[in-house]
Amino acid sequence: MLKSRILVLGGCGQLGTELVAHLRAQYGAKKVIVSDIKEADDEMMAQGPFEVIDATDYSQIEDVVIQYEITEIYLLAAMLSATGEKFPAKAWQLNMTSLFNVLDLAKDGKIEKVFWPSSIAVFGESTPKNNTPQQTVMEPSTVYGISKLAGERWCEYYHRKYGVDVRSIRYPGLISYKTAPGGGTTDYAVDIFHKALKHDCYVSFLNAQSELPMMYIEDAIRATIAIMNVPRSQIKVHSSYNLAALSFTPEQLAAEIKKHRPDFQISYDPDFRQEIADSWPNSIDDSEARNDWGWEHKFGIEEITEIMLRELGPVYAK
Ligand code: VAH
Repeated sequence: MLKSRILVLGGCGQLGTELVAHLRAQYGAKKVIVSDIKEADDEMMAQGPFEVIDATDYSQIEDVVIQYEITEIYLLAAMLSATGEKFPAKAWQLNMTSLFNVLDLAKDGKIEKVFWPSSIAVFGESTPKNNTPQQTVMEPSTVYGISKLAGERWCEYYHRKYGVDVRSIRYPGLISYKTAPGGGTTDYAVDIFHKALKHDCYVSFLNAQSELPMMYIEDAIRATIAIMNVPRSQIKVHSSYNLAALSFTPEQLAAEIKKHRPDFQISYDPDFRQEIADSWPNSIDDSEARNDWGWEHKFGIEEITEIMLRELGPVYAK
């Protein structure tokens, strides 16, 4: 671990922003190079080495790998589900080309280890909805999900064929307060807190009963660092591990917010993202992750709601 020098591609996104902070705390700022398609805000730029990299450009990544003697890459650059449906060709090109670039760097021995995020979006309408198992029917209907399923197959291929050490997690919807809601279908569960604090009301783009697997960002970060730090022999799944914490519906989340803000009102106006959410599981069986590398979640809906309202409160108190 001490010799690790890490490059985070897509380091300014929801996961990257918080993962970088934890990696820099663990390895030291100078050992963690952050990159994204454009410069970060002043705060991030001041915290340690930053490089502008287009993750679809192999030579841009390779140059930084050589310059900083990088040993591990976390590839977090991707276009998420909802945005990907608006720009399908770009989503496929970004999500796949960036993955091949990083896997090829590992295949050619230029880096030692790769982390690549998959998603519950790899599951589709025909997948068993409850306690979705690690191996099951997978017929994703979004470009994002198709790219993640294809990416999982390529990760397993590069591991089996070339011995690449690539580790991957199928993230549920992630909830955090440090970055604005992105182009994800699950991002209603972030936006609702901003709107509750600003207007005490929220119009949900998913219907009241849309149950989806979710996770607080701190759990997701801990899982990411855990899977990258266990001995290689403990990694038995070389496509991507199911990972779970909790599941809830917009109605249930609104009820939890009302415990803190009794006047909060939610209404429902489903849009194109309803069809995406309907194709995803209600809950996930992550027993392989729990058995193979000791995963266990810590944050439930009460803690998440309390943290989100507490940390975002000052932003809207002005
Ligand atoms: C999305 N937040 O909504 C992402 C995630 C499980 C969903 O992959 O697209």
